[in-house]
Amino acid sequence: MTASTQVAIIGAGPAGLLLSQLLHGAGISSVILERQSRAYVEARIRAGVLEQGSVDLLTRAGIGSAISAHGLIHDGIKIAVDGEVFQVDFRKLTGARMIVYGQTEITRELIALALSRGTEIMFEAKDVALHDPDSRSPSVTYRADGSERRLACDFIAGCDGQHGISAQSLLSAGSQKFEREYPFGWLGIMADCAPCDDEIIYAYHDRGLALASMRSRTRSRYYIQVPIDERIEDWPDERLWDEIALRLGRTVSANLPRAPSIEKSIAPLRSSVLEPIQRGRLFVAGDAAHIVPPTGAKGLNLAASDVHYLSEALIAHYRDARDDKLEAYSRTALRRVWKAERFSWWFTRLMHRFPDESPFEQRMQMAELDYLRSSTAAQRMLAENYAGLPL
Ligand code: FAS
Ligand code: PHB
Repeated sequence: MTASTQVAIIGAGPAGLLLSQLLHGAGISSVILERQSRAYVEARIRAGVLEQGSVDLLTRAGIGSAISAHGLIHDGIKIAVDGEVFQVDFRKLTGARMIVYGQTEITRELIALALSRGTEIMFEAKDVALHDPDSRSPSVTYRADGSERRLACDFIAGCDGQHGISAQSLLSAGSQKFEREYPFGWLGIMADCAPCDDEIIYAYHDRGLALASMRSRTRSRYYIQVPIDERIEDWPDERLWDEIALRLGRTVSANLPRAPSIEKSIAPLRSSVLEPIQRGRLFVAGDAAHIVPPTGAKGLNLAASDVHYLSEALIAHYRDARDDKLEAYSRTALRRVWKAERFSWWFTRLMHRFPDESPFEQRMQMAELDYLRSSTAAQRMLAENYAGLPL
């Protein structure tokens, strides 16, 4: 059975969903093929921090009211170094602000919006495969309800994340992968208790990084750095809460509310970029194209950034019969991606203990943290990168 659409989107994560709704707004049809169930996709817990540029795109897509109603506006972040805390005030330094709002909620709202507008999302689409991406008539096949189906399209948007098939297609066509794996992971906990502070706190500690974040005034999100081979079963809630309190330091954890975990997981940290992120009529966006360590809170925001450039390029093709933006997509999107990769790598290197670091390197970290604490110029660099460079 063959159907057709203008843009076949692989993946119903933030990148695929946001792209479909920005295209919808320009009258461009798309179909989203998602291999997991709707319940699975909507249950995933991931990012929590939005740049203003991402909020603007999500608002244009149609879910701005939910973010305005429930998002938490932050003027900056705090950094604790062995318990001593200082603030980096983005608003004072750059006029920018961050919005704390969960990716889980974004995904749920974009799915509901897409379905209400008649966008077809094929959940549980199995064995999705790309065909003839280098031709003028690409297509995608997949299995649903036990039958093989084909979706003819003008373009394929690969928004299928770090384990998807789009990255494989780029690599098979000769794209290069630039990668760095970090020798540790993040153990995250979500709990229904008030956050310990009204801003996000990054803590540098001898035992490793801790991060205090939140999803609302009644739902907290914490992370601690753990060895890459750490097992979640070795971290009962009480041990984890004690470690979080220890690493955040006495000042911050004096009023550390605790509650049973509603989610607890370990994520590895990696920096990775594919170049280029397009081939023929396949255009790849989000985690399928690049991965950042979550230290700089850039993953979700880079997915939005790619979708900004890709949607603009596709709209120019259909509305103005112009293909210059499509031809330049990879170069344009990756220019911003590489700067966010650099920032995320720099902030990861600064805030974590590396198992193989020399005493000299550890002193360099302490000196850089002390410089950051005392220098407006250093804080401005952090602020403009964390709050998001211009699109
Ligand atoms: P996604 O991975 O979100 O979505 C890809 C979609 O494609 C998925 O629904 C998947 O099921 C589907 N798919 C995959 N293969 C397919 C196939 N063959 N056929 C059809 N569909 C397929 N970022 C932050 O900024 N802060 C954080 O704290 C943070 N925490 C994270 C924790 C974890 C465990 C992970 C994995 C990532 C985290 N990230 C974080 C990064 C994350 O938020 C991503 O940047 C964001 O989900 C990117 O969105 P997408 O590019 O849409 O990819
Ligand atoms: C989160 O709230 O999940 C979060 C916040 C800041 C980060 C990463 C994750 O750098």
